[in-house]
Amino acid sequence: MDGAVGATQCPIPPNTEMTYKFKASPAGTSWYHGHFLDQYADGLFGPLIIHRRVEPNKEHYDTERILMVSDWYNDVARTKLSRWYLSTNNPEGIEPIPDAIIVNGKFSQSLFVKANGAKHIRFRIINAAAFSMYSFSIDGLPLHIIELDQTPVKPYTVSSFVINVAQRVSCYVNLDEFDQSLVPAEVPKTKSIYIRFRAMADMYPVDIRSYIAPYATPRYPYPIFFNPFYLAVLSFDSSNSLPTYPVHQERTESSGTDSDPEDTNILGARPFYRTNNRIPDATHFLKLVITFGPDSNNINRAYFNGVSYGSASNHGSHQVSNTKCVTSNKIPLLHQMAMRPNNLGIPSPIMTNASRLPVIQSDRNGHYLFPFGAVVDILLQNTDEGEHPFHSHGYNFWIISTSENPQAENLYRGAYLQRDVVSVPANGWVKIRLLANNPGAWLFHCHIEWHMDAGLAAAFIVGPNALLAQGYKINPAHKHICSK
Ligand SMILES: [Cu+2]
Repeated sequence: MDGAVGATQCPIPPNTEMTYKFKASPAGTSWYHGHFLDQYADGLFGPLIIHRRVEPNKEHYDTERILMVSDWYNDVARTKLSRWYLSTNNPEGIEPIPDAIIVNGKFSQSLFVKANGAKHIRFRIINAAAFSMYSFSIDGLPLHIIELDQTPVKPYTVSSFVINVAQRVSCYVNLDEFDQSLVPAEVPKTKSIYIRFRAMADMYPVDIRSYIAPYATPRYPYPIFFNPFYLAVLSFDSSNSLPTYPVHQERTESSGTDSDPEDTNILGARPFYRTNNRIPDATHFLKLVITFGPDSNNINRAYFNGVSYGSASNHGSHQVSNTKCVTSNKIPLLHQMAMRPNNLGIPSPIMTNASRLPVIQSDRNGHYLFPFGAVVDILLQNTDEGEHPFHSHGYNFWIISTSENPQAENLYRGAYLQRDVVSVPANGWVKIRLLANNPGAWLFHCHIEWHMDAGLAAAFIVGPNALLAQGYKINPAHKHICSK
């Protein structure tokens, strides 16, 4: 589980099936999605919630709702959008701009979330977008954040927050905290309020108020532009009544917190469970520099340390020449690890001037070899003017500090937040720590689907011999799928 085509398995051929058996751990809010050929941008995703036996913060809510926000594209990603994005027609690498926002599959003003009389509601918000980062708020209600990705946190109160692609945020609301001053005196008491998502429009490389994509098919005699504002209705009861106050009404500050949305990593929230003295010191170092630029065919691509990850399975046109340890459709990295654990062609860590610690090395195709049990500090340096959400398969890592919050390293020492997505600020950096105790082949990539297509990924090859020592054998059913 938590695999990806090319890394842990072959793609499941049409009209074939494959059974995943997995231990439901770690618990918390997650999601499943296709990791092949932009399928998730076309809608192949859903929530995956694993409940804890003892759920922290359970006393704060009576019921829960899932809100899965995503970008909607009028065109099919696989056949149209990604082809245009990675073409000479798009030398600047402008990402496909969404046509609309959907939450739980519904367009703006068509989703009704019913409290059915409950006063205390937990929302699990999942950003399943291909591109967009969103801010989230509910009119007149403070949001008490209690889980980030799959890490429970002590209730942390904000009026709004930003959620980047693949991140999950749980918060509970108490309807008794609703700020009545939001409703003008001359209108009846409201029985419902607006839930608001807003796409963070400054992340788009174009002006969305006037942008028409060159690949767009005109559907109407007039242009339609992307609207970054999304409204859903939270009904206090089980009706579909609309709020009585005007839709443009901005929420007022009732929680006494800052009105700026929280930054995407929400480092100020503190882990629910004490982990003092349990965060090990780093034994290894790895610096990954993020760049964008044209390749030799003048197609705009993304790079980690100068390497654009060439998974043939993600874009068939982009093959890498070196056939030793290559992410492919036919021999997943995991199988290669099992077949030749000591001969993968990736150098071991070495001492360099870059760090007092041994530095993790890679082959020329973006495969990095992690010794089993290594504690690796990874510095992600972003030279791009966009913010990027990086996700690690197979791992929760500690977020130590970011360029927006450099003091976090000292401030939260011994109690860093564990997440599986970290948002790297524009032209900034983040430092994370990863304990390499889960042998296998794990992708580490920007979760903006277009950037993944452009090669903003690496594979962490962790402990090939430990994998075998733990009894890993290539599953015959998986081998069978690879032979098709
Ligand atoms: Cu990105």
